[in-house]
Amino acid sequence: MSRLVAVSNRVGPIRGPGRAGGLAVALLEALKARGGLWFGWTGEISEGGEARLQYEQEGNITAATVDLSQIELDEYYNGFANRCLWPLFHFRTDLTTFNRRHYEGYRLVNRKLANLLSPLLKPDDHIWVHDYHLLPFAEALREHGASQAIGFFLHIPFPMTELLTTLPQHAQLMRGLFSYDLLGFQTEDDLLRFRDYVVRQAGGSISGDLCTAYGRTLVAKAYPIGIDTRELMKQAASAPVRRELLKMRDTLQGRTQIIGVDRLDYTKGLPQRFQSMLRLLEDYPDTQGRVELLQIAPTSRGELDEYTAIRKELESLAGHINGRFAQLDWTPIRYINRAVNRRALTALYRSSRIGLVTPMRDGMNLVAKEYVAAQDPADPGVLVLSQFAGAARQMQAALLVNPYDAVAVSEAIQTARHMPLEERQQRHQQLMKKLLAEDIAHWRESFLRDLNSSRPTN
Ligand code: GDG
Repeated sequence: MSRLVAVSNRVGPIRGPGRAGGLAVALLEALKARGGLWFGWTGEISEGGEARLQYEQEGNITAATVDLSQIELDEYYNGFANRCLWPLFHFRTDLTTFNRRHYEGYRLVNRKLANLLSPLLKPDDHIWVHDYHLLPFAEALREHGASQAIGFFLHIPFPMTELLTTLPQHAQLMRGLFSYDLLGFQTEDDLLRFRDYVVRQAGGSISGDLCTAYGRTLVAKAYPIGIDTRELMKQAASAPVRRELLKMRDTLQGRTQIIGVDRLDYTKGLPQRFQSMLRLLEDYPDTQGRVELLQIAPTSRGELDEYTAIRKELESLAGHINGRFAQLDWTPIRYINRAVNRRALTALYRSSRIGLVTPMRDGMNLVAKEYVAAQDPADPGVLVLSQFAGAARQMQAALLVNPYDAVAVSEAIQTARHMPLEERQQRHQQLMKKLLAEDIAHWRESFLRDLNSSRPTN
């Protein structure tokens, strides 16, 4: 079997039990199965960003990583990836910064990484590149004569043509994507938007899964990412989680807990979620003293202004709502601006009657899936899910809501609170059927199977 080479902006830990999340574990499994190389940034900054590779070996897996310089970090990562592509691909043109220097830095880092990986490649390697940081990576590798099969998976949404074309360099980036052999998107909607660009903007053509443009043909398909459903179910029913759960139930004293877990990011709809809580408390006074939202939101990308602003906004909104409604022994919103460990998180999912997952736009959203998998099948909680999360496609048995509509979200919370056991069980069973069939192994294997059978066309 060909060796797998995984390329991502950050490289997850390759040894130990791994604090790492689903994606890192999934890639590691694939690398273990066939032997492989994981390549990317160390996550460290060094003077001048020395282009020296650092190696780590565990069994048949090698991690090869490199530092970036401060300027590379500013232009490639903070600049073009996170201040331009991230907001634009989440349909937030209002937050998108177009800066030519950032774009040049982004291309340079992609080239630097390709220069370093190139000599490590074997002729029959299969290369799997991840996410928006690395759109031009295959193009840069091909400049070195690479003829291996190269696949790309986009973890975030793909924007509609009208938005994408606001990016001055859209044509160059899209042409670059055609150096891949296989493109994977989270949902059919993302795929449709990509195909729309190919036809209307690039003058290309579509035939089945094949897209042709810029003189090259590739396969483009949707591969909705999943979670390790069985592992999470096992963990949720384990003795340590049950112990945590008992403690949590004690402190809840019969109140209904709603759980939210999100990186602190403006795409996750956190201020709107707090506003929906405000609506709930105002419109249904019986919720006062009885319902609380526990929001876990660890800081992410804290050095960017947009992220500092959202943090301030949330703090002030939580302060306002709590100041107005809190009682001596009850606070409507418990907001924790830190990460909690995996076991506590699983116990929190299971102790919460409602999972509130209301991003304004999200590639998939794994929290929605984790919440459902962690429930007690005999007495499951209810998922309230944004229709704008990629996960909504597979999770039609959740209560789907429009996160822009605070009244609708508060009504859905009320519906979830009063949902009879039988209906909760039915919805949970339907959701679990999908989560078991379309888990992380299914995602990984489907993508790799297609990559194996893809052939460079020229
Ligand atoms: C991107 C796309 C797509 C969060 N807080 C804590 C914690 N987490 C874990 C969750 C979950 C993961 O982080 C977050 O994944 P999401 O999918 O919800 O969101 P993004 O980080 O934005 O991920 C997204 C994903 O890539 C995969 O393709 O679904 O659409 O935006 O696993 O559990 N974990 C722990 N403590 C926390 O406080 N332990």
